[in-house]
Amino acid sequence: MNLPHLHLISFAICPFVQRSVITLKYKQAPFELSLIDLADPPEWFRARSPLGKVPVLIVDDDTVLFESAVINEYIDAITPPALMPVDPLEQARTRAWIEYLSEQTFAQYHWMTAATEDAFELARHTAARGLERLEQQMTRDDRLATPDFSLIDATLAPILMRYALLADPDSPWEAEAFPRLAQRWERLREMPAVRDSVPADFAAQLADYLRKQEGFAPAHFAAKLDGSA
Ligand SMILES: N[C@@H](CCC(=O)N[C@@H](CS)C(=O)NCC(=O)O)C(=O)O
Repeated sequence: MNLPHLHLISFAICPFVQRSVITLKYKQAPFELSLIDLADPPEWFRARSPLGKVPVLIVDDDTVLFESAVINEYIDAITPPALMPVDPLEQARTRAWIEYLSEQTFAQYHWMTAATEDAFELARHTAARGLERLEQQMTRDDRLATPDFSLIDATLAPILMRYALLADPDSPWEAEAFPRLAQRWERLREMPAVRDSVPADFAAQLADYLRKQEGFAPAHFAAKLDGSA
């Protein structure tokens, strides 16, 4: 495989970056990873990232790609065989569910960082509805849980990894309530591309991040992660 130089700009605990790391690792594409601090991004990052967000993929030290779903499609396209289906309708469907999972990623973030108990409860409810809808869809549509790995899985895995780590009586995630998703996570968590998509001290890094946020949920989860780190 004669690939361009791929340089991924990351923030350590970002689930959107993690999608791209999973895809790069699954495709066994060599890449350089640079971490930035989103609270104080370097000037070169501000200059090159149109939205000021990670991930950014710099290709051959020149072209800047942004938006994780777009970056993943590019990685997939240059490392055959492609994960993206060939049929235009299936492609559109894949993109639609990836967008759905972006919403679920934000729903999870709002739950993890809710400042008050009321906001936490509201966020839990919203995130639970999102998971329920996904579970229903997986039950009636086998294509969402193909035996193989898909670009949808690269987007789902960071969400399920965080729910697994933050297991809690007040979590929207319950393995018994979402058997299809739970089964999918059992498969995904064993995959080297998923397992190695975060550093070994990921729980401690997530706890550090949450400790710096203030309010009800961050304090609760930072203490919980500290106990398990
Ligand atoms: N739609 C974007 C979302 C990326 C995103 O929100 N990244 C967060 C970190 S996890 C970020 O860079 N936030 C900085 C900001 O919003 O200023 C994608 O899929 O790449």
